Parts: sequence; structure tokens; C-alpha cells
Amino acid sequence: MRRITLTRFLIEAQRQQGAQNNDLRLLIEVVARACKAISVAIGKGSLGGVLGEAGSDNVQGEAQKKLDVISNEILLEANEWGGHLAGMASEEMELPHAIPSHYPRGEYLLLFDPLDGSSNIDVNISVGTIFSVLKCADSSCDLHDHDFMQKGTRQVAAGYTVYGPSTLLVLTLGNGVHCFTLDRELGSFVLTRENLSIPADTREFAINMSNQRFWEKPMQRYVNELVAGKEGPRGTDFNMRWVASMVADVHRILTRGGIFMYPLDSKTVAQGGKLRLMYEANPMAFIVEQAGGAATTGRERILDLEPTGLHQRVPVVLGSKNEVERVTRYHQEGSEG
Ligand code: FBP
Repeated sequence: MRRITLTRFLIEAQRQQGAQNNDLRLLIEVVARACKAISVAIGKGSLGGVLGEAGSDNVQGEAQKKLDVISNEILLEANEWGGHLAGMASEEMELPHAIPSHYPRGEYLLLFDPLDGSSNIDVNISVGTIFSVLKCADSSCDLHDHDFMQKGTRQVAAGYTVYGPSTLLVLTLGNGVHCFTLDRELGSFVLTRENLSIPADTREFAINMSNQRFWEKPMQRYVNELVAGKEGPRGTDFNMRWVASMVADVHRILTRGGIFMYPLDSKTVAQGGKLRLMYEANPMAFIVEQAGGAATTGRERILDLEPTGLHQRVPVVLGSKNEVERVTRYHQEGSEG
């Protein structure tokens, strides 16, 4: 089998697009290299003393895990000296991270959730890193939050890495979605699946059912119909999965279809939802749409949302197109069910 490494894939993709954009290629390669280091740290577990709480809270007021802090530092250190970035933003940092003045600045902005699925770290369940790349409107000026306030449609690249039985990097540059597996001997990400495609229909849904009583009526109706199965209005049975690591749940959907939902509920309505727009919902929506799926808030296309804050939260419904459209239709109809 011809083994195409990430570097070769990116160079060939540039040639095909006739666009020599070394900065973007370098940026993706550096993010991938940082994810390799994170994969090594996670793989050590207790032996590396990386499990457990860090003893600090992040900007969202959540207790940080040691690996949240370690992963954040690995991504910052790897990306700040390369000359391809104007700045970074992370789930673990309240303010944007400006590139130190002793390093050259570039034209891209990198946003990331350094370790997604933190609640699963200490129980050895798959976690991940999610990233989004934007262009900085004016890389000569000082970095501000508003430089990042760009719709998801402005993303030039997005990806996630799943640290599971194997470490996988899933990437889009706006020309399909491709999956690379980390070859630990080679120390490289190798292309293992091209042009991932999400089937339009599915019989599998993912949602935290323990929140059911807090959901809005349209979501209650949609999930009740799924659970009612053959005996219900859908006339067929549906299966449920919930890993509680968005990267793992979304990767399953990119592999065999499905619908992932973290809807608005009465617990999170004040903050607008649970998941973050800029470094969770937007990159995942870009990837899912590039794989033929759909991604909405239940009411609006996620990629069309005008961001209002770096750590803004939104409801998320994504995956197999026909199911996402049904959920959205129920919300737009304001269905009572
Ligand atoms: P972080 O771990 O990055 O904060 O992400 C949030 C998250 O863990 C998602 O990965 C996951 O889909 C969701 O929260 C799980 O929520 P819950 O704990 O309600 O099941």
C-alpha cells in the first residue's frame, strides 16, 4: 500500500489547487506534531503522572485537568515560533495569545480545544484535540478578540485528533475530509481514509439522555420518537451511543453515520448552550458539512452564526443530513410533539 504521509498529502493538495501556501501547510504540520506529543503524554497515563486535577480552573470556571494544561502548553509552544500565526485562542485561556514580539508573525489565527472530553481522561476513554484556522484580517496590528470574531464559513482549515486505541487526525482544507493514522514507528501521520462521507440517513443517535427533562419541547418530541422505535411514528428502531467526548462521538458519525446533539436546555439556556462555538462547534460543523452532513443549532446553520465572544456557547445538532434537517424542522415548527 502506497503510504502517503501528511506532509506529502498537503504538498500534493497544494499542487492540485495550484496554490503554493506554505504557511498553511506548515501550520497544519506543526499542529499535527503537537498532537503527536500530546498523544505520547496521554499514553503514559499514571506512569507519567499526568492524570488528575491541575488544581486550577479555566475561563469557563471548570476545574482543569493536568492534561488540559499540558496539552495547551504543548500547542502554544509548538506554534508560537514558526512565523505562520498572528495569534492563538484556546478553551483554556481567557484572552487570545499574541505571538511574542521576538518571533515573526504570520497571517493565520489558530483556535483550539486542547483536550476535548476532559471528563474521560482519568477513566482511559478516548479524548481529543479540536482546531480551527482563520485568516487574520490585518496581521500587522495588535491582536484583539475581534480578530477572531469571524463566521465559521471563513475557516480555511479545521481538524480534530482522537487519542484512542490509535491516534487519528481528521482534517479538512475545504476540499473534502481526510483521515490520517499516527504510525508510532515512523512517527508520522499516514493517510488511511480519503473523502470521508456521512450517510444522509442513520439509525444511531448520540445525546446525554440524563438531561431529557431540561430539553425544549421540539427536542423532547424528536428523541421520544427515536426511543419509541418501531412502535412509534418513525416505524423503525434507533440505537443510542454517548461517549461524552465530542471528538469520539463525531468520529463515529464520520465513520458510520449518526446524529450528535447537545441541545439548548433549561440548565444551559443562560449561557447559550454547553459547547463552544469557536473551537468546538465551528470546526466540527466545517468537517461534517465537508463530509456531506449538516450542522445546526437546532434552528440555524452553525457556520452562518455571527460570533459575539471568544468563548461563546451554542446548541449543537450535527451529522446525517436528513436527521439534522428533521430536528431543525421540529424546532422551526415549534413542534409540541
Ligand atoms: P470539554 O471536555 O472540552 O470541556 O468538552 C465538552 C464535552 O466534554 C464534550 O466533549 C462532550 O460532548 C460533552 O462535554 C459531554 O457532556 P456531558 O458531560 O454532559 O455528557
